[in-house]
Amino acid sequence: MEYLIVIAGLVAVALIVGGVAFLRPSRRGPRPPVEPEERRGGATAVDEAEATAPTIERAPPTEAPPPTIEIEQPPPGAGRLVRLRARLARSQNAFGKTLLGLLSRETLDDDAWEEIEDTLITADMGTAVARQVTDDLRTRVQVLGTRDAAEVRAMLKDELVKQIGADLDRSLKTERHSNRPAVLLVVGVNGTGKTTTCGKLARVLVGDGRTVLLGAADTFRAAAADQLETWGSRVGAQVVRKDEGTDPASVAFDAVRQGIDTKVDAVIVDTAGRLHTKTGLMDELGKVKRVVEKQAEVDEVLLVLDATTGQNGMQQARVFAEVVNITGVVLTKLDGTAKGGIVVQVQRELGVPVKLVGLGEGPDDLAPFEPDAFVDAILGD
Ligand SMILES: Nc1nc2c(ncn2[C@@H]2O[C@H](COP(=O)(O)OP(=O)(O)OP(=O)(O)O)[C@@H](O)[C@H]2O)c(=O)[nH]1
Ligand SMILES: [Mg+2]
Repeated sequence: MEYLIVIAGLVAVALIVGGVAFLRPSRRGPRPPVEPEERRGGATAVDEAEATAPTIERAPPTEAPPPTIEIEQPPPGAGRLVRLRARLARSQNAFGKTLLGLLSRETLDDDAWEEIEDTLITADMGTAVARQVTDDLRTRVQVLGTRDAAEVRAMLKDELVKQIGADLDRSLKTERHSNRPAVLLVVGVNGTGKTTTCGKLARVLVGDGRTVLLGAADTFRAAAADQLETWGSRVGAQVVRKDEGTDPASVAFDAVRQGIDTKVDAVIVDTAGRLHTKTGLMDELGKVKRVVEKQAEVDEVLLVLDATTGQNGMQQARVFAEVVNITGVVLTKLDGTAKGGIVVQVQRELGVPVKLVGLGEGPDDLAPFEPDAFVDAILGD
């Protein structure tokens, strides 16, 4: 009997040891990236292999394992400007504080009003607008009589929101059409943040539950397509690229073709940075758009402007608008400048709204532009 108990004990120990080894987490290094299609389709070959194969402890591999690419789930677009408000507050704070300080002065003489106008000009609002805002404020202060801090703030906010345009349609056309994806073309001079914006925008759309394809129509440098591919892989977006030196129009065409075939919601086409003064390059951009339009209307042409470049940005905007019909402006690097007034100037100049703002180098530092939240951030609470 004792003999039987010992055997039963040994069997039980063996079963426990075996079970623990089987259930132990894998130490085989990172998993290869899983395509989004596979993710949606339930268990994949990789999943199945992991679920059934017992894990064997191995010596550490001599070669470095391939980098893990986790498919991320970015936050949705709505409310981002409020979340990124601290960035804006930091860069624009001096502007808001100065204006509020001046307006709350004991006596508002001509010098004070001139200072107010200068402050607005320094923020790149444009001289004509600065003058108009100053005149309007002056009238309102006289009518108001008092200069209670809350009232002054409300008046200034109202004036700034009015200049920025609360009623402009800033919606991005990213909705899929019945038989084709939305098509967005991203353009601008070198280094303004086009590729970064394409990547960040893909994240916004994925965060909102859409599928996205990125077209790498910057064929000047292979690195540009690599950069876009990195952004795409993080959120499981397809990327269409071709060899360096390929005609960018053909990449854009193929990207839209593949977007139609794979039924994605939106295709975002990145283009090479080009100086607005180079006619040949601007013609090339016109061609990219025309070629895409052979299969699908371009829903948005987004001009990416670096907010820190001031007047130079305005010059660029004018030329790009002539070549491709700009439908929206993306103002990047607003985290690094106090010149938020450029929003007003660029909209006046182009008659096109600022739709997105870049507020940092982080992957989710792109926000739909909202005048009210923008002015609140500038003026503080
Ligand atoms: N601080 C800050 N940096 C930004 C922002 N947007 C882009 N950048 C940085 O600007 C630099 C250029 O960005 P890219 O996206 O490569 O610019 P690009 O327009 O594609 O450049 P080219 O393709 O060379 O014309 C990168 O270092 C970005 O991280 C922003 O909103 N804020
Ligand atoms: Mg680029």
